[in-house]
Amino acid sequence: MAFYYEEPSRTFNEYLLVPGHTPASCIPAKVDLKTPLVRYRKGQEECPISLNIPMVSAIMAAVSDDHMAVALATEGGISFIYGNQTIESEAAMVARVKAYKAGFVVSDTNLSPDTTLEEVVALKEQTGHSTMPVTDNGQAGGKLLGIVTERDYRLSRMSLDTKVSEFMTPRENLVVATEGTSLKEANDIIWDHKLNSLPIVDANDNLCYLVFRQDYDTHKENPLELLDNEKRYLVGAGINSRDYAERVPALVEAGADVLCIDSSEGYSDWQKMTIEWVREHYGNDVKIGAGNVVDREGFRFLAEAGADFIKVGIGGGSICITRETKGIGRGQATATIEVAKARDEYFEETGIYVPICSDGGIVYDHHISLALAMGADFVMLGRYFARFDESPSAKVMVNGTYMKEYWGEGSARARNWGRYDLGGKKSLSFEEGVDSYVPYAGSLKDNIAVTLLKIKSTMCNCGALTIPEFRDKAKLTTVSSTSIVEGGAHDVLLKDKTPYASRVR
Ligand code: RVP
Repeated sequence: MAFYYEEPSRTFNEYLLVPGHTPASCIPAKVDLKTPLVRYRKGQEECPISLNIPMVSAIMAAVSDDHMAVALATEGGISFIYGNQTIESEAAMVARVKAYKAGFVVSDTNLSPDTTLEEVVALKEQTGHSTMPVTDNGQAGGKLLGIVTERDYRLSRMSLDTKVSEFMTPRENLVVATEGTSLKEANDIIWDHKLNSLPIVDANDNLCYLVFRQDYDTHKENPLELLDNEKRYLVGAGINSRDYAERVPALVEAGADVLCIDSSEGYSDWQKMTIEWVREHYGNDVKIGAGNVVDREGFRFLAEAGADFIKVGIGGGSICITRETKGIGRGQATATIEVAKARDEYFEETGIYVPICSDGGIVYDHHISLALAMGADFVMLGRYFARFDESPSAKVMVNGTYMKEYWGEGSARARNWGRYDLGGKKSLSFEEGVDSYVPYAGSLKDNIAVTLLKIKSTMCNCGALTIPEFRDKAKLTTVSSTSIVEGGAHDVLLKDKTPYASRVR
């Protein structure tokens, strides 16, 4: 007979935290959000890789490319570069993150001399970048021929088919610096010549980087930056359980710090085989996360298979329709609570702590606090990060409002059927995700600062200065549907009619 769970499975929205005593010493500025990323012998050794904030970006084409990875590592988290692309292009993204030097930007908006003004305007709209280098082949790394900024064209006076070569500021009028120039020296040149940006070229005049005026100060002020021993940003990469024998070596060679099997359902032999392959070829030198699971058995299976961290969550993602199409999944809160218990039980038995990641279904910032209180070591977010300038998807105007495109890896648009591996050849398939818009929200830096402040402030309300302390002290209560109404603004006439949820997440 089928097994029935006694209790319904619950979502984050069904819980609240009851505050505890806040000592005077407990203030947000003192909260430390450091958290382990990979398995270790807790109490006996340091965790080999920790995050400085408990947030990672989802393994999705609409979310995690090299730009997102740099922006998030700057703030103390890590991105998992999406795996639904060729091995070469994924490895190239990883390599770009590892080659990135704070303050030195590899331009992703490059023009060729034949690009038209119309295309320049469209690119600016799409990427938000107004400084665009012109190279002979139209790519970063090509020979520098000039630069286009907003000062080089006037839309009211120029025909849209004017070629870039006719209005760019040409190379001979540009101040440039050569490779090897330090950020401090570049910044001095920028100030001495009153520039907004400075191209850095190699000995053959090929474009290497741009240094922007405003970036110098920003890069001096990132105390939580997540760096390796050589001061390069940490970056993760998604893999699948089909082509790992080719993909893993390429990603490791490119410098990936941690891998994660990207699958909608991880309690499977395919994941075990993938982890075993990695252990056989790299021992414990290559770190690999696995998932997703939603119960104790799934966690035990992957922990015993050797996963370095385990992701929790099936069907809770904002763009995910797995529960509707297949009828599998579990409320994200219930799944997180049960898997956290399984992790602690495994630690008691073995002395090995395997961090867990609550993946998907974070709608409000306070859901992150709830996930941490319920035992998650960190959370993975897709929709949250998709809204920012740094996500790879297009920024488009919809009904007068800026939106970013956001689609599921199981949608027809992504066609990432590798995530849904049941072995054998794929002949028939069906969608498990949708294509959508999310409201554009600006820069990652500005948004994450507010989110982190909310989390820290909630932790202080519960008297906690660290995540483990928060977990120990947290008192969670379920809420009735009427108390959810009580929790929002009610029985007043709102001056701003936009629902709170649409204004702030
Ligand atoms: P969210 O943050 O709620 O947008 O959820 C993101 C998560 O949703 C991802 O990390 C992944 O686990 C899941 N996902 C991605 N694509 C799909 C799908 O197409 N069903 N689901």
